[in-house]
Amino acid sequence: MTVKSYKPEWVPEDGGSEFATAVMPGVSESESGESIPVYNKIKKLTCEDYVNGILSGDRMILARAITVIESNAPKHFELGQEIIRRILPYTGNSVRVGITGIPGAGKSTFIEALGCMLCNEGKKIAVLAVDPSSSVTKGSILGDKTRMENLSRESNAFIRPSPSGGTLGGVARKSRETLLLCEAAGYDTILVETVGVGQGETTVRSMVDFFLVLVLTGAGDELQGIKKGVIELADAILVNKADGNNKQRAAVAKADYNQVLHYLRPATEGWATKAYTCSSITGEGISVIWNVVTEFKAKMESSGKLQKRRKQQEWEWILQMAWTYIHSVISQDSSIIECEKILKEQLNSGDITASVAAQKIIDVAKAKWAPYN
Ligand SMILES: Nc1nc2c(ncn2[C@@H]2O[C@H](COP(=O)(O)OP(=O)(O)O)[C@@H](O)[C@H]2O)c(=O)[nH]1
Ligand SMILES: [Mg+2]
Repeated sequence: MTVKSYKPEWVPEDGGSEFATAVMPGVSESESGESIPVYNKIKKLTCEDYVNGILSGDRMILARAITVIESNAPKHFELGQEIIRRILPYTGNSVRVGITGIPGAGKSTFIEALGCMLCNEGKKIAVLAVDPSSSVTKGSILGDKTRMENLSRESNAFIRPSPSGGTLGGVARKSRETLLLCEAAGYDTILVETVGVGQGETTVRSMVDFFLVLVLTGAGDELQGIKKGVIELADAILVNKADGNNKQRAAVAKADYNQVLHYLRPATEGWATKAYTCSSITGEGISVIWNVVTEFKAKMESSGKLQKRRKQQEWEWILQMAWTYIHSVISQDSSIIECEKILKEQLNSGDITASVAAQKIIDVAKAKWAPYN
């Protein structure tokens, strides 16, 4: 007898190994004594179960709720949204910190060192990874998790790798909503790591209070290895790996960054972005950078800027979701697709100019969605 595993319904047809969710049958005995496989489905939870579980800090239920949020099935979308709606009043009570830097900068090692330090202080830490490229590469970078062995052993830490993209808004939506679930579950510190290379920086910047950019001392070109745009988003620059032979160079890099920062507009109004050094291996400088984050939060909270930033982020998020949806409806419309096909042929044969072609698409869209204008 062949025993097959099956994929749960929320895994897309072409879903690969990034969905670690194949279900294997258990075994039961039939009347004739023959072994027959049975699929022991996990007990289905109601929305109520999810909400109560999350609010009581049940990690298993939190993890399952995140799986619902990450699901690409429309019916899970509705359940997920209902869970979010009901836990919303219990969110917002954390400090949200984004951590970026080129691969190998030491983000995961830093998060582990910082996370362990904060757990020792009695804090509850949630670590989320955001990898916008994961839907393309199908790499929901689980490898990173192994780097946080110590942290994952802490009962006060919750680590979640990046969701994969899929439909209905993709990684950004899933990560934001996961952040909210973690807050409702009582995590007071949310650390969001950008993973891989891609547009992760802006996505993460738009969901956190404080944005930390990890940099390295390079071969004399400290200031060129990292995009200027990213430095402009930073609330602090952290020169990592300031240990051993590298300590002196790190101090020099820090001074160089401080000079550059002097001329840049700060990412957060009323806050001066500065550079610091740390070693995630020796732990030196970790508490200093954390004090900076704490000071930032206190200052921004008392001036009302933190609340303002979060509201602004939420508003941008609403617009992004709405427009992404509207764009997908329009671009998938059969009359638009048909029109595009014809125009492409006309363009290839030189019968039409680019501007006229664009106008024709606009006309078709207008005729359908704004017929009275
Ligand atoms: N010497 C030293 N090595 C570090 C430090 N932080 C990270 N590393 C090493 O740098 C490599 C990349 O670290 P990782 O945390 O995976 O980087 P990520 O890609 O940014 O998450 C690993 O081999 C780490 O052991 C540090 O503070 N000092
Ligand atoms: Mg990493």
